Amino acid sequence: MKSRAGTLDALLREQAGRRPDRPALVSPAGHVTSYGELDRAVGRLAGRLARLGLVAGDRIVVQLPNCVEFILLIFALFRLGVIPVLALPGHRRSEIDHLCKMTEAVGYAIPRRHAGFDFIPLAEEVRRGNYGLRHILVEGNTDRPLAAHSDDVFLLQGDTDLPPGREETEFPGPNSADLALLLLSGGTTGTPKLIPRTHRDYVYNVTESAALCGLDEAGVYLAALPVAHNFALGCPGVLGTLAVGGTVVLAPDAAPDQLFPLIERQRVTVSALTPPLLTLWLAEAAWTEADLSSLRLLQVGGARLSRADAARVGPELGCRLQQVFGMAEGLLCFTRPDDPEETVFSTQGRPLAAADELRVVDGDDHEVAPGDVGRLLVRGPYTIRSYYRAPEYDATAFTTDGYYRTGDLVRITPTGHLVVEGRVKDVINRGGEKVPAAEVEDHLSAHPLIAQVALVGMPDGLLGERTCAYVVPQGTPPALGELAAFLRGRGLAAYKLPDRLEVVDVLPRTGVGKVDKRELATGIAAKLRAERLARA
Ligand code: OOB
Repeated sequence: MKSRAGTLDALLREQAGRRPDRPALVSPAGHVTSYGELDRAVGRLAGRLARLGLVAGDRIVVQLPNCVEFILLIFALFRLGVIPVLALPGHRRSEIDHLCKMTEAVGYAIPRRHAGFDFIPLAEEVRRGNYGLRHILVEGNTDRPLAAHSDDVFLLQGDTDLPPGREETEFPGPNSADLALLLLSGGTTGTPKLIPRTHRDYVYNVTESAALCGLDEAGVYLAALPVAHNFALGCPGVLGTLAVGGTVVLAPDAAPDQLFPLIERQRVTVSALTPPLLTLWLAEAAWTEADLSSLRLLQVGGARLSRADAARVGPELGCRLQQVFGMAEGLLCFTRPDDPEETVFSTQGRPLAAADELRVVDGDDHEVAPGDVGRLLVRGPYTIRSYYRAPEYDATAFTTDGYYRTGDLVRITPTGHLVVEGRVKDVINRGGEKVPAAEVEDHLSAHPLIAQVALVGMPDGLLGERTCAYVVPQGTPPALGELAAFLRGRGLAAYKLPDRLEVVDVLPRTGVGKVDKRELATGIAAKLRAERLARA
């Protein structure tokens, strides 16, 4: 079977043809998979999935950590034209159930266990509520059968040295204009939105990002952030590295005490981090005995980076910093290798493509004066024009002429670089992890002791912000621990649980009667300052 030109799978195939013996992947345990082996294993897996009855256009929710199976599976799905729906490892029943329903998924891929969590009961629970979910794909050779539906369990082999299987059956591969994958939005509404990315736009996304970063076949990319997230997947990330014939090193998590020896062993040249992880890396760099001299470029993005940490990267880690401001919806901004130091320290870069169209507007969609802060709108070659199956939401998320409303407040410098100054969307950016306030509030409103609730961000030294739930109780005020247990019981991901609880008699309202979140945010920030002073 041939993959059609311009698809994500064709990127891998081309490199496999050109350099079959070069290392493509290094697993967390250190096992190396060559391009040729990877390509053949993808073919065998695609064949097995086809024999399971999966056909082009089907959706599969993929919730795997950074492991070889993740890469095998998404390429096998790309080859078949089956659409991976990329969930994050931290998601739980609430998020997964929603993704399955939204996409009418026919399969759900999980690790057996990851980060102390047993995924099998989760899969069984999700399956009970989703009639169409026919296949649970379990990573690795599980030594424990699924309690129920065991005939439907499909064990994804982690071992790429399977006996030379049949070459996969003939199936028509996708076209470059077809849907390739569904990414999760950082969100603003009560339920997470899905972002349809086509082969063409994502191929552009990954190959242009790789070129901008100077990544080539000598590049060794360390995947420290979850590869299910756009940043580590395609900016240039795992896919951009494979597209140029480089090597991807998969890290099980981003803790620097484990990663620094890995950087030394694998001679890693580039990686991507969020600002809080960079802070941890900087702290560890003072103590480490590992040789980090192979590192050439460190990308940092997902949340606002402090100028102070930015300036420490060169001297303390011995590599160049690149700030990245991106979003799963499309637009990517990068500082460039030849940008002046000050630009790299204090801006979030400029757009990837010359064809990216940016507008900075006020609340009435009128352009603000050049250099002024306003709301960022964007349209461009790899930015979506609509969400997946959400026409009503699209009407507010996009302008009538197709610009995406990012919800970010930015200003543009005379050199065309963006500085992120804040946001208008109701999302709390917890060190790069996005917590949609409305989603958490909807869950909390169901608590019997809560009459009204509002979730706001509060400043935090490490994460940038954390979450604070303001609650008007109904009877006895609940405690924070109870709320956490309640939300966990409702299947919410742990990073969405409130960090702090404030019990109040009333919530402040704006002139039009909406909860005044600005006042709540100012209030909790002042209270934190006072508490800090009292402790000092
Ligand atoms: C990345 O993607 P998402 O979809 O998780 O989140 C997008 C949002 C942006 O709209 C912005 O609010 C925030 O995350 N953000 C930043 C930022 N990068 C993203 N805020 C301040 N400074 C930055 N450098 O987060 C993402 C996707 C691709 C590459 C990098 C990050």
